[in-house]
Amino acid sequence: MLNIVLFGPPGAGKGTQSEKLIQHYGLIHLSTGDLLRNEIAGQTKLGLEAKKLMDQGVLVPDEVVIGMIESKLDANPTAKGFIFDGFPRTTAQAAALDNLLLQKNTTIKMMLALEVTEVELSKRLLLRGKDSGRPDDQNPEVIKKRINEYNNKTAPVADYYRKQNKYYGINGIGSIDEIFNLLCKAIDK
Ligand code: B4P
Repeated sequence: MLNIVLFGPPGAGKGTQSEKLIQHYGLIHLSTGDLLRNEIAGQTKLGLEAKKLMDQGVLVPDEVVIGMIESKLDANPTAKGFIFDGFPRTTAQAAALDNLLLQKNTTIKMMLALEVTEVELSKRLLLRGKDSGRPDDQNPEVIKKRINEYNNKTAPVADYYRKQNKYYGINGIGSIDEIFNLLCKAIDK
């Protein structure tokens, strides 16, 4: 199985590149951000709780996102592999993912980390906020909070994969196709 963690700060291009990678490699896209937004759209109890946190730019509790990932893995037993987009976002999530994959006799092949400056991230998110309808993309203070959450809680996840020799840094500034080519080169190496 080809299991890839696509990593990077908010607005790094994870969602954008995931769409291209799943087409190219025939993988399943698991985005915790999208799964949570689906729960919000369905006005479920989980969605209503998650919305309060997401609108403030803070992370949703680990057990909530781990549970969502577990049910998606169980629902796709014949998958060729998965792109994990926006997950894991804490080291506890990373350890839980390793355990879930171990139970299925598989593992993460690599973490591809999109590297983008904070100035560029804010620019991209505010631009998307103009027509995405996403409340978390419209307020510079919330964007700053999301980037702080990333620096404090998510950036350490890179070390988790560095220790396993699975970390690959990718320049996330450039055209979408240029970045996609860099990602493919790293995967195909
Ligand atoms: P996500 O949905 O994961 O939000 P994101 O990080 O903003 O998305 P992404 O990084 O994929 O955006 P993209 O670059 O594609 O999470 C939202 C919230 O959900 C979190 O704040 C948190 O509260 C919660 N959450 C999600 N997962 C969680 C977890 N595991 N644990 C706890 N909480 C969790 O796109 C950004 C913009 O840049 C787009 O407009 C795109 O068009 C543009 N862009 C992309 N590539 C570009 C390029 N090369 N050049 C210029 N623009 C580009």
